Amino acid sequence: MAPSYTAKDITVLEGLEPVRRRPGMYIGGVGSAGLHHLVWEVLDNAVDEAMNGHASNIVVTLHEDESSLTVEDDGRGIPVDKVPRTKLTGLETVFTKLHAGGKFDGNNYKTAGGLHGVGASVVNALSKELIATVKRDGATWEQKYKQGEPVGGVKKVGPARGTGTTVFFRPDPTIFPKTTFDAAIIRERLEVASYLHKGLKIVFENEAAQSGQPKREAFEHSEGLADYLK
Ligand code: TTJ
Repeated sequence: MAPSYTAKDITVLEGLEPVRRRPGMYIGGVGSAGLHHLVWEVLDNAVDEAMNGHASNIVVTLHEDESSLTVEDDGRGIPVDKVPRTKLTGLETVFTKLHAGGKFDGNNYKTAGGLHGVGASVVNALSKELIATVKRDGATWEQKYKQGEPVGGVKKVGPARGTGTTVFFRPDPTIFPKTTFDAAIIRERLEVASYLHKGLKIVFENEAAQSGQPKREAFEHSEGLADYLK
C-alpha cells in the first residue's frame, strides 16, 4: 500500500518569541556555556548532513571580532523552494519556526551534541544578525535575519559551483552579557567531532588568532576512534 500522511506526521511549528523570553529553556543559560551552545547547534546541523552521507567538509570560522562565527558545509543545501502547506521556503522554516517543545522539556530527542538539527531557529532567535547562504541548482541563495525575524525573503544572489549551506551569526548582546567566543573551547569540540565522525574533515579558521597560534587547523581521521586510541 502507498504510504500516507497522518496527523502524527505534521510537525507543529511555533514562532520564536518564547526563545527570546526564556533563552535558558532552550540553551541552558546565557553564560559562556549557553553562548557556545549556539555554535554546537549550528555545527550539529552540518555534522548531521555529513552523517547522512551528503557532506564531507565543514569549515568553522571564528571572525576577528571574536563575537561572530561562520559554519559552512558542502552538503545538499537547505531547500529554498516553498513548502505548500506552510507557504514558506524550507530555509525560512528552518530558521524562523520553533519545532514544538524545548530541549529541556523532553519533547525533542537529542543526539550527542544537541537537538538533532532543530536548533537553528533557536540560534537565530538569539542572534543580533544571521545570514543563511545556500548553494543549490547552480545558484547562490541568501536570507538575512535580525533577532530571528527575516529581513526580506530568500534572494538569488549569484551563480554557484557545487552545493552547500553556510551560516554566519552574531549572538545578541541584549541576551548574552558577554558575546566573545573562546577559540580553545571551539577548537576542542571540532577535534573531538572529527574523531567521532570517521572521514569527516573539519577545518577551524581562527581569524582572531594571536601571534604564535595557528590561523588554520584541519581535523580529519580516516579511522575515527581507532586513530584517537593510537
Ligand atoms: C534537508 O533535506 C534536503 C537536503 O538538505 C537537507 C538539509 O537540511 N541539509 C543541510 C542543513 N545541510 N546543511 C545544513 C545546515 C548547515 C549549517 C551550517 C547550519 C544549518 C542550520 C543547517
